[in-house]
Amino acid sequence: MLRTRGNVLPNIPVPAALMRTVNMEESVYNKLIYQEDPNGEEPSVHSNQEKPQVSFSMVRPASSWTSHKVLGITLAVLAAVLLAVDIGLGVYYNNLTDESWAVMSISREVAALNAAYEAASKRRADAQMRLTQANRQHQVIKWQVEHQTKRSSDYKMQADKIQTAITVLKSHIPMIREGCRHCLPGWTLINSACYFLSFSDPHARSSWQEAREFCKKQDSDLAVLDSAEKQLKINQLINLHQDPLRSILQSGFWIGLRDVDTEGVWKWLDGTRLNEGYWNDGEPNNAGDEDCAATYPRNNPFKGWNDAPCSHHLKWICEMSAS
Ligand code: MMA
Ligand code: CA
Repeated sequence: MLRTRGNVLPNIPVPAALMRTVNMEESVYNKLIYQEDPNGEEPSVHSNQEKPQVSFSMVRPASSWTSHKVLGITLAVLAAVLLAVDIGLGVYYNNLTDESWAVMSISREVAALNAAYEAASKRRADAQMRLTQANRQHQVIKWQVEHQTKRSSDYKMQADKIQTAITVLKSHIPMIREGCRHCLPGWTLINSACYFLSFSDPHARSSWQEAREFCKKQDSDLAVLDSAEKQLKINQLINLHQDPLRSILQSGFWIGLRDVDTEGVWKWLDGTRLNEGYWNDGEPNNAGDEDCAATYPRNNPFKGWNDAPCSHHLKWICEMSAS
């Protein structure tokens, strides 16, 4: 079948055989055209006389063209609409895609945040647990410290008590030692020495020399009161046995101290010079001629001594070592 690009082709001489064929085809074509004609009108455009002149012009009826045009325009409009819809759908899909991405991104962030929150919660719980444990340990250590402090305080109190007990026990040592020593009947033990004071005969009094001889007969000698402790204890004894009826002049006790060699130079029996004396106020005054020392009962034990004439008759004190 011949096809043309234009609507009207130039007339070309055609051989008879071909013409017959063309006519046949023309009739077929016309028949087809007529059949397509809705009005069903008999063909009037081309008569049989005009048929030898073949025209390839495919001129279609005006109504058909218009309908095709309308159809084309409609199709074009439809295509445009479809294109617009497509574009719209594309844009919508794009937007949907963007939103979907945003949603996915947010979901991922939410998931990450949830995971971080859970991890942080777990760390917080762990830290809370460690804190609780640390607090518990702190309580235990605090209790231990308090307990140790109390124990330390108790130990200190015990140590103080023990120290006091030791001091008391130590103070008993001399007493225990004294207990092991003993003196003859009628003699008094003072600081590891035995003393005899002539109390038994209230009227017995002698000169310093006679008194010394008495002592020597007893394997002793007149007392050497060369310490404050001895002076104190002897003073206590003579105060206890003091006869209130006896005058102070006669209430003295000879001791082993003299300044018979050199006036004012007082010496004990063994020749040792007096270091510290327990003289009464104003003594020794060597009133007359007083070379022998005696101790008297006094309220102040360290003001008991007086120098008196050696020939005076007084009581006396003997001293010997404890056995
Ligand atoms: C007084 C006092 C002494 C003196 C004697 C003599 C009792 O004391 O005068 O100094 O030695 O008497 O007995
Ligand atoms: Ca005197």
